[in-house]
Amino acid sequence: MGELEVHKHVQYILAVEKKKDSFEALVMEHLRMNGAYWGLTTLDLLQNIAVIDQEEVISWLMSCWDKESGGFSGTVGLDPHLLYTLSAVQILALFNRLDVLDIDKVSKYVAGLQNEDGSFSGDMWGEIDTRFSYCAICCLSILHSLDKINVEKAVKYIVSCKNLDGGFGATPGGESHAGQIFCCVGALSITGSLHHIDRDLLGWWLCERQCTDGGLNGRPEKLADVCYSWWVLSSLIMIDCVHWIDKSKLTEFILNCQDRENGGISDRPDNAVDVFHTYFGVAGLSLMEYAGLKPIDPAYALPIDVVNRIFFSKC
Ligand code: GRG
Repeated sequence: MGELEVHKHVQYILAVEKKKDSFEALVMEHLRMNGAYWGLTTLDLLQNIAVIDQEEVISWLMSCWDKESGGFSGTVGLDPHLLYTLSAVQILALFNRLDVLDIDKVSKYVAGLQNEDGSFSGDMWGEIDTRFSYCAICCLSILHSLDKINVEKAVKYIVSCKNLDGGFGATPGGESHAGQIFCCVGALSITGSLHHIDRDLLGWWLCERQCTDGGLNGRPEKLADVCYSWWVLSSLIMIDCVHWIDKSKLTEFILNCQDRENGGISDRPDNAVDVFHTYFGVAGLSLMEYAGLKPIDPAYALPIDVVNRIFFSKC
C-alpha cells in the first residue's frame, strides 16, 4: 500500500492553482471558493500551509464578497451563495484572519436565508437542502453569531429530515445519503443537539457503508468513493461509533487512490485525481490519526488547532 505521498500532494495542489486555463479549471471556475477551501485545508493538514501567499488569497477572496447582500460568490462576479460563504469564512479562519470580515453583514446574510419552518435556502432563489442548514450553522458558529437565527427551529427542521433507517436526507422524506448525514449530524453536533440521533441505528447504517474493497460508499448498492471516507467517518466519530469501521482497510483503500507520480488522490484506484478527492482522502486519513497529519475536527471540517483558536482564544 505504501506511504502517503505528502510532498507530491503539496506540489499537486500548487500546480492545480497555477493551471488556470486547463479544462478542469474552467469547468470548476464557478466553485473556485470551494476549491480554495479544499486545497488550502489539505495543505494545512499536510503541515504545509506556509507555501501559500495568504495576502494574495485574501485579496482574491474579498473580491468575491458582495457588499450589497453580505454573502460570498464562488468566483468574482457571480451571485453569492451559502456554499461559498461558508468556504470563505473557513479559509479566513484557517488563516486566522476573520478580522477582515464585516461579521455583522456576513452573519445577517446567512441569517436572512432562514425560512419560517427553520430550514435554510442556499441563496435568494430559494432551493432548500440540509446542506444549507449545515453551511449556515457552521458559518454562524465560527462567527460567534448563532444568536442571529432561530436555532430551535433549525434543529426541528433537521430532525424532520430523519428517516426510519436512522439516516437523514436533503429534505423531509428524502433518501438517506452519507453526505446529507454529515450535514445533519454536523449541524446537530454544533448546536449541542446530538440527542435527537438514534446512535445505534445510524451507526449501523453508516458502518454498513464499508465495501469489500475497504472503501466507503454513500448509500446502499453504490461503489466506494474516497470522499465518503470523510462524510461517513466524520459522522461516525460525532456519534462515537468510529470503532465499527475497519480503519486499516479504509486507510489502504485511500492510499491506493494516490497518483504516486504526480500527486493528488482520486475517487477510486487508477482514476483521475482532483482537488475534491485529494482533500477528502487526506481529511479521512487525518480522522484516522494517520501519522504526520494535523488532526481535523469532524463537525467544523477544519484542523482542530484552528477550531480551538476560534473558541478558546481571545486573540
Ligand atoms: C465543509 C466538508 C464541508 C462541507 C460543506 C456542501 C456540504 C457542506 C456538504 C455536501 C454533502 C453532500 C451531499 C456530499 C455528497 C457529495 C457527492 C459525492 C454526491 C454524489 O452523489 P451521487 O448520487 O453519488 O452522484 P453516489 O455515490 O451516491 O452514487
